[in-house]
Amino acid sequence: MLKMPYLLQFYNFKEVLKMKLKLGLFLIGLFAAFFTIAFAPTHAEAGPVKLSYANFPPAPTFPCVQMERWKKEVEKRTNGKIAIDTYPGSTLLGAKNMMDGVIEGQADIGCLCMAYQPGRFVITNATSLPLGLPNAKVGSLVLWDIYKKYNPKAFAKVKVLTMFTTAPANIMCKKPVRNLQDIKGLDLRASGGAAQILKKWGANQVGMPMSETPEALQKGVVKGLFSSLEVLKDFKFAELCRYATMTDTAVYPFAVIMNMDKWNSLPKDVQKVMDDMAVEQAKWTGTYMDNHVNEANEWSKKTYNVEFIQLAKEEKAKWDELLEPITSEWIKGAKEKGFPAEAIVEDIKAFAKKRAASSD
Ligand code: DTR
Repeated sequence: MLKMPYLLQFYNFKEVLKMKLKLGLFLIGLFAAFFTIAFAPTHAEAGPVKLSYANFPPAPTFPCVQMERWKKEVEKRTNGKIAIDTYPGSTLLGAKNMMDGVIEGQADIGCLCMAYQPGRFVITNATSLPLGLPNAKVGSLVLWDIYKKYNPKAFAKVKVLTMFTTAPANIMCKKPVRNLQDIKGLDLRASGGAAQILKKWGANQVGMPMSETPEALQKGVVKGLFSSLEVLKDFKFAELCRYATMTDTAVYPFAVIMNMDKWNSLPKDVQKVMDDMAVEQAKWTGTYMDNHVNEANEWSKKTYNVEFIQLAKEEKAKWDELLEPITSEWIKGAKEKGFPAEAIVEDIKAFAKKRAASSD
């Protein structure tokens, strides 16, 4: 009887110890949870801001090459504050819903070919008139100059990050085109301003974005296309189109745009990095394009024996003459819509002279 309370006491002491231990562990757990919660937001703030970047053509093509270069430079110059996920090949947005998709925030950034929507981007698309822009580098810088000077309303809902153009367009075809007779009624693919050019030469112009062209060529819906020549290699069009007729006419203008709310949410130093890159990226892309066209032409000759046809001088004069009304027709139409059309055309010519003469 005497021993019971003692045992009981001993038993209770062990229990109390156990309980204290449990309490201790519980408190440690509580602290751990507290610290995790308390510090979690700090970690999230310190991590990179993620941005999605949509593009419509496949990864090896020039719009995507410039996208990867911009991504790399922005990530480097913002010291890891920004991480960009790129989506080539219309995996996030396609050629035709790029602008609206970015406005709505389906992608943070998008690359679009303005020529695919001639009525929407009237001012900047004037660069695709046959005004003699000599190459992609000059074309890209002139396009940027025009954008900065006119600040078109078409871009009011987005932040423009950069712009650039292709090199001048030429005819790639399954059959040789050596004169106006050869091109008459020929089914050739082109979009936007370049479509007008094909019509004036008498071709049967078929409109579609570049991303739909490989299938159209394969299926024989078109016999060829009108574009800058780097696609001979990047889309392997040289395999089907063994003839290229050198016309060196229109360039196609592109824009890279960002969702406005996303832009406004970025820190000022990040915005500065992107703003400072705008002209540099235009020039980089134009230069890349010009070099890549040369490389693609060499590759096409070597790999598929593609013939590059130079129009005879008198023949070329006839082709050029047919294009003369295009600019005056454009001026008339744009004026009716309220645009300062003559000034835009004059500015393109003046900027082109200045940019072509500059060594930068
Ligand atoms: N020439 C325009 C634009 C263009 C030129 N090369 C590529 C490559 C990928 C997409 C578009 C373009 C065109 O014919 O669509």
